[in-house]
Amino acid sequence: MSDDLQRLKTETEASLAAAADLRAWDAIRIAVLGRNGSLTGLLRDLGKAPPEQRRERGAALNRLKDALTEAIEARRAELEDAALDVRLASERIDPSLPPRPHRTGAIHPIARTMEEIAAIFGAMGCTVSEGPDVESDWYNFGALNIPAHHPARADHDTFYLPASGNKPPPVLRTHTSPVQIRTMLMQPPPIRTIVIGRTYRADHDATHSPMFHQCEGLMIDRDLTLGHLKGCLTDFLRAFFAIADLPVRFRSSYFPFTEPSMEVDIGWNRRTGELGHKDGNGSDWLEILGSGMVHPRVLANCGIDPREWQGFAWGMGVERVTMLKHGMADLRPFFESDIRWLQHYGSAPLSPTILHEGAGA
Ligand code: 2NL
Repeated sequence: MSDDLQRLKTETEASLAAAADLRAWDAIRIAVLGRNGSLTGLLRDLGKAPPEQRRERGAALNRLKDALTEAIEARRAELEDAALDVRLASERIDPSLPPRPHRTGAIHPIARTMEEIAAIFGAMGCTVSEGPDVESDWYNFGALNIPAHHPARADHDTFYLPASGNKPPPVLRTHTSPVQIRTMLMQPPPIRTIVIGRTYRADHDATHSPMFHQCEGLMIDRDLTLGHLKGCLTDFLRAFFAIADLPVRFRSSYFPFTEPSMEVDIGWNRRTGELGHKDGNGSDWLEILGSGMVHPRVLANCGIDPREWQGFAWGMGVERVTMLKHGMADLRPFFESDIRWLQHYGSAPLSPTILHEGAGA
């Protein structure tokens, strides 16, 4: 092999050995075998050599080209192996490390209470009814035996919407009762239904929010009595608070839409805040529900003959029973969306609704 070819071979082999990565390797490949590469140049110049040298130099150039091509490919394989080794070392997984903590969402306590109430009354054969938040004056008040200028209207701190024509203005429903009115108008008795939803009153402090949730129930049949009301609500309260012997007291009261009407109290300890009557010291009653036999005029307003059908209804605040069940002091955090509060008071998304065995059937 002539000196110049020998030198090209030695130099190329040396720079291949020195190439630290595939980028340096590729530069060498192009410098030798590329279109303007040194070996390519020598092959091109072959035609200018004297004819008597051409055969021998041509053969030597071809051998050199084969040798260098092989050396270049071999070095590429080495560099690729090395690069893979580096990646395998740096990306190695250590399965003994503890998992990174990851936060799951939580069910809001209000949503949780609504699920639990629906589960308890569902087991008693109730459907869940829904209706609009914006209601007519008639569905929210009139049909419920609360005429204009009735003193009960003053208690409701109603949000009024712009009126159209000379009709009374629509309202944001102040209770869920208009949904039961709609239910009675839509389906014939017997009726067993509950309504759980948003309600609105212009009132805001530690125990009142302008938007809050109510739950009401309505049972209509031919022969329902005050006895059924008492049994149904006693079972519900004992299931909901998961206290089998929770003391329950019915106390005479007044609502325009029921007659007779009863407030329902449960036993608790004023000193400790605990529910139930454990000892005499601090034990007291706490008002939790309003209820009564549906007023005959309300049935008639909904096209139900009060001489043939009667029933009972009840209502309660969802925030209030949630606060009681979980020992919460303030209602405002329910609506502040503080992620730490939600993580603390929220429940696991797939945890089953826990009900006391006294629930329903
Ligand atoms: C309370 C009291 C109550 C009702 C709601 C009702 C609904 C219809 C007919 C008759 Cl359609 N009554 N609902 C009855 C008694 C009491 O709620 O203190 N709520 C928070």
